[in-house]
Amino acid sequence: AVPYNHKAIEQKWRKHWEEQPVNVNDGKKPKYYCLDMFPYPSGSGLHVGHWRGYVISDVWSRYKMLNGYYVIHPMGWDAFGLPAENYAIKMGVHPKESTAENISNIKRQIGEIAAVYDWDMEVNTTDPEFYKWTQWIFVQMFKKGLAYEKEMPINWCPSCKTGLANEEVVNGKCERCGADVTKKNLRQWMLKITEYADRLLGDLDKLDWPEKVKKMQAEWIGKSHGAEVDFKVDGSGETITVYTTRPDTLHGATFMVLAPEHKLAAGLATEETKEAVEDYIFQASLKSSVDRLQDKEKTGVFTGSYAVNPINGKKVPIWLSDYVLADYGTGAIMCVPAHDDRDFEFATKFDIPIVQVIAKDGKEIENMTEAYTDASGTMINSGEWNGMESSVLKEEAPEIIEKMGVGKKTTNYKLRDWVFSRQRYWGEPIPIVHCPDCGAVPVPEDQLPLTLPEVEKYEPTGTGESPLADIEEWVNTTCPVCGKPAKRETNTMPQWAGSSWYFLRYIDNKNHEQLVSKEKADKYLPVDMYIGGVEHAVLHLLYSRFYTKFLYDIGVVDFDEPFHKLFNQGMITGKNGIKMSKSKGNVVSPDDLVRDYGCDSLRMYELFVGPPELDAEWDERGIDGVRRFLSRFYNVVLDQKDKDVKETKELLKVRNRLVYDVTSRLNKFSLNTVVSGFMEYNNKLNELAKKGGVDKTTLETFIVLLAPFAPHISQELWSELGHENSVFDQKWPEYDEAYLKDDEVEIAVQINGKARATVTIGADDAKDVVIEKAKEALGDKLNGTIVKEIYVPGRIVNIVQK
Ligand code: ANZ
Ligand code: ZN
Repeated sequence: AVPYNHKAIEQKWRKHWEEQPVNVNDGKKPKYYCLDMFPYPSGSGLHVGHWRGYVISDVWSRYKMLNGYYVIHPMGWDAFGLPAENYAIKMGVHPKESTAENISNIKRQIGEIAAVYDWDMEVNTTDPEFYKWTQWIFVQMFKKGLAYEKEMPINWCPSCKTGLANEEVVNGKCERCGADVTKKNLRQWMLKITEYADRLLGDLDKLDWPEKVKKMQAEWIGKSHGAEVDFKVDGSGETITVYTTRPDTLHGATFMVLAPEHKLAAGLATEETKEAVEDYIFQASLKSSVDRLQDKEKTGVFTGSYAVNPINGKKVPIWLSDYVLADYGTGAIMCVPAHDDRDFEFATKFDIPIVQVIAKDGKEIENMTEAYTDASGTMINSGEWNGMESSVLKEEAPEIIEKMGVGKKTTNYKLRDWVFSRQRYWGEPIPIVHCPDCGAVPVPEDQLPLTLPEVEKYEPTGTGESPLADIEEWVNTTCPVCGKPAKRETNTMPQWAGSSWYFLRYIDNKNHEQLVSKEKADKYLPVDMYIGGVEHAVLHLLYSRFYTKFLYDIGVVDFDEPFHKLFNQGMITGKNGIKMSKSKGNVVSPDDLVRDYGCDSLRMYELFVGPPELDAEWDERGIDGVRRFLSRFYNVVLDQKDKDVKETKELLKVRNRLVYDVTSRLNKFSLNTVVSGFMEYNNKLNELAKKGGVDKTTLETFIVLLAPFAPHISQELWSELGHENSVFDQKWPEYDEAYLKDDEVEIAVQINGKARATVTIGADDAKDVVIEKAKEALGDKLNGTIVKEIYVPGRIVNIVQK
């Protein structure tokens, strides 16, 4: 056997491809845009988990190339933001320097994957030529009233010392650093993503995305239908409006709860309750909204005031509790303990009456032990509504209430406007000037980019002010409108700003006049396939959709969804499913594996570890098996290439089935079974080689199919077969259905267990067809009464006769 020298082969073709790229735009081929979620250039470099996504997207890109597409497959850097800044602070270097260094290291590592990235398209979100357009988009949003300032309590990470968007708070903790998130009252820049809520929800239907991700977005947007109902406060002129999705249960509302932040909350207190109410309001202000929802035990305080249930005139006590959120609905709810879990728990704890208004089978439950939450059953204890079906009433009640003049029909969204400012240094400066006379004025477009000033000190101040606020010569400026002294906005944008639109810039990354030219946008956009981790299901993917819709509305692009198809790869974990991370010390670096086994082996092993959409544990021992497969394949090709073997039916069958299996598995994105399939067919190839040899077309077919997975060895063998051209200039092989069918087999036909004839059948023939043929073959040997017909598929027919 010839030793398979991966190093020599990979070096040789890597160099060759640098001079002659394989993916060229001849202007005639249709385009296919295959996009990776671009990486943060973190200090720890790439591990084998990062490789997985890049290998998947590269295999897919090369597959599309072989199907005749010009593939747009770019790469860039999401280099602003907290991780980069925190790393820089830790290392004591300026983020600009550490970022540049990390980028060059990761770029070298990505080079090892041998992916067909077009580096002419590279973008970097921290490059002023790039963020000029990030700022430009902000200015356009400002002009359309979609970017606005607001003083409000926001999520605050005390460790990262910055405000966070709702999407960045996961189970009450900072999405970045894991610290408990608190609240802070700050002036914020907000983006009015809520104005796009309906389109963001409705257009999910257009997308070829995993259902799971679509569902997560739909739930995050959280559209619900219901009614706002007005409750008069007893003995005062005030009205409290509640939002309810279950107006059918109005007769069962035995108390009300207001969020502690509700504007009437403090005012409802009486002499006796004043102290307790104020204390409760203060305690609640210290908790984050997520914490509040997750608290096991309900807490609350009675205000001392009552409201009047508008449907039956009954007085109900008004409580404050932090399970009601200030910024959802109206921040106040009517409580129906018999039919809502949280209200039931609260009423039980504080001994508030529970009145059942929906009965499953017409009967009232004696002692309720839990809420009956289904909207199905008959209305009881509900005056004129008694006897109605609750599911019907649920739909009709909003209008009934509206006609009664005590409320109105409404819809609500969970989605909140996007908190868009960060009190940190390493981000795009928000291009706004604050003028005492003109207010907030955008930096004129011809003055963009507004570059981030060089500073000595960039650590967060923790005061809620960005470090930029300390740089007087930068902060002090003049108003673009009136020319009077004015101050620059000192907050920066969140990391998501650049990643919300970067995919539009790749294809026109040197355009100084426009974000992207109309001509190029028409030709190359939108993205056909987007590959990345599922952790971005809501954040990045929702923000990108919002940005794209906005850019569509202002005429920059003519599509309103950025990513046609989405694939989420699973994570590669260390032993026992533990996430790979430097701090856990279980990071497997690809560098040594490339050196010892070769890029092709590592590429295939990354796919072999399991279904690409699932998490997989990394077990290094397996890569050896993949390399052995490549080595055996290499040898069988070299051994057979000059033998001039004639193609036989058996060879044709193997070849066509190979094409069918690889193609259909690839189309289903079942990349791990493609790799295991290659291994099985390689065994067959070796058997056939020993028998009568393997013809050249079969060898060539195998090589072309293997090329997207193991490009170097495939190209090497392709040229060994005498081809001067590139294996990637070939056409993806096709298969002939006729060869997929199974053959005919000869089987024995028995009567009462004794062989009496033989018959030739199709191996796939159905039982009745086989029995029919068997009887024909037996002829007049069959002369009794048939009591049983047995068929052991592909083997034997036995007819039992008396
Ligand atoms: C009465 C009622 C009776 C309710 C019942 C539910 C069941 P979704 O579907 O999530 O929109 N709610 C309204 N505003 C709230 C707030 N700011 N904080 C916490 N809860 C709030 O939920 C709407 C329901 O959640 C509303 O309908 C309200 O309780 C509660 F048998 O009103 B419901
Ligand atoms: Zn001014």
